Amino acid sequence: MKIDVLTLFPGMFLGPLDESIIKRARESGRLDLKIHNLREYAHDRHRTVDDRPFGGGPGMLLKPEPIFEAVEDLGREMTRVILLSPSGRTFNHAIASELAQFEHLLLVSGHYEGFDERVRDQLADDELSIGDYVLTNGALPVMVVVDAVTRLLPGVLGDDESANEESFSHGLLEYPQYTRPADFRGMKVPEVLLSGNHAEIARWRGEQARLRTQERRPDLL
Ligand code: 9D3
Repeated sequence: MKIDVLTLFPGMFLGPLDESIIKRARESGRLDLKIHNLREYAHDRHRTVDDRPFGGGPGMLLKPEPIFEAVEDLGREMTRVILLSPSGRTFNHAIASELAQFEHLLLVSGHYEGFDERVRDQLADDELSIGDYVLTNGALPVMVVVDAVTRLLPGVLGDDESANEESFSHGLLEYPQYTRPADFRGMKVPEVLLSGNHAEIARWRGEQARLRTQERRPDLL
């Protein structure tokens, strides 16, 4: 998959996507990720990317011209153009799976100012938020989307990680897990997990997952 990112803060992307599984996905060529500075698409002397809203009001808006030029430069026939903004639909695993089917994503990071509506009308295929809290800009949301989508691409997760994915995708929270030692400072691992009775262990885990989900995320049940 190719993912192009348009942002005013390319420096924020140095690091988080250069580690671990995403690093591997990039090195193996399964993810071709490129970060572009929106300011490079502004052609006036001051590289202006924002301006005041018509009709007045606080803040500035991202001007349409640089975003249109960037999308015209980077977009292809099959490109999915996605804005990141607090007004988007809330990103989740189902949306990540949808996005993983496209061959080219162009993610456009918002700013506290917001987009000129013509960008929404003419350019965007979708608009996403990552949740109901206010961030300073859309760079972290872009990274969240890249991460969640990339791990779903074929061959990105190892066999163990993929198997795990399947057994946990029944829509419940994870059951409690323990590793050695069986007694850590007097805190003991539940007896059933040491029993070797696999049917009993599966039953316990299912029950724990349901209880935990009921307690913390009743909306999932
Ligand atoms: C005046 C209303 N504000 C929206 C609550 C303006 C505003 C604040 C912060 C507009 C943009 C931003 C910066 N945030 C994003 O661009 C953003 C975001 C977020 O803040 N929370 C969750 N998901 C996202 S995706 C992009």
